[in-house]
Amino acid sequence: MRKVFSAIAAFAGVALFIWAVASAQPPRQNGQPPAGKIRKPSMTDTIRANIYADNNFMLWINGELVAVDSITFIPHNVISVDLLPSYPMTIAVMARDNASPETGMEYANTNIGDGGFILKFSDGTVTSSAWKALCVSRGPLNRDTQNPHVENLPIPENWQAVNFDDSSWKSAKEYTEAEVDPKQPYFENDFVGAKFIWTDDVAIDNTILFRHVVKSAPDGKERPDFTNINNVVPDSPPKKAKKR
Ligand SMILES: [Ca+2]
Ligand SMILES: [Ca+2]
Repeated sequence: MRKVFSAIAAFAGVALFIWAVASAQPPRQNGQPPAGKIRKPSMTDTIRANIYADNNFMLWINGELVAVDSITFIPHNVISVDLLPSYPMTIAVMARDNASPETGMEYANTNIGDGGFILKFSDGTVTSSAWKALCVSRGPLNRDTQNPHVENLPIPENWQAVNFDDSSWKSAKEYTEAEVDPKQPYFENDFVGAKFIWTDDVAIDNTILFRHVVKSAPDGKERPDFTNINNVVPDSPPKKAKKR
């Protein structure tokens, strides 16, 4: 009988030991830190954004300004930046055709000019008519270049914010490559699958606000969310010197 009790005690001891070990170290899944912890992001966690605007743009992601076109007029350029994505991802863009605020024209008021905007992220996010668009500056009205007038609408407050209500905005209009006639840098970058977008009149509409929400990564890849990285202690923090 004593042997039986000893065997039960030994079994209980082993079980208790296994339970204690398991409790002290939550199981890791797929090599990720346990829940409540987060590793530090690396460049492999980022995605690449390619953006081309005729003529310039500003880009906000989840309410944060992340890219500004460095050439406001010509030559037409592509801006490529690294983004640390988190989903849902609210993209807000102000795109501007080069146009005098007084006349809506360019080249010393001799040309109406036209716009165009295209964007592709390496997670598969692309511009399309699924984006929302609002024209806030247009001219010359009625294409009257002799007596030019510009119409400016107030820019909605907090229009770049995640929680901004864009339900009253129209869908962006898609344009073909031939219609926008992009210059060489466009062809040297990956825009496959993306569409040029603008509002209804690519010539008269000069300043456009775009918004789009990417609910989850279009390529289906699971990516950690590092949004809160500055408010948590990362996994394996630096060791502190022991007090004696
Ligand atoms: Ca530019
Ligand atoms: Ca232009």
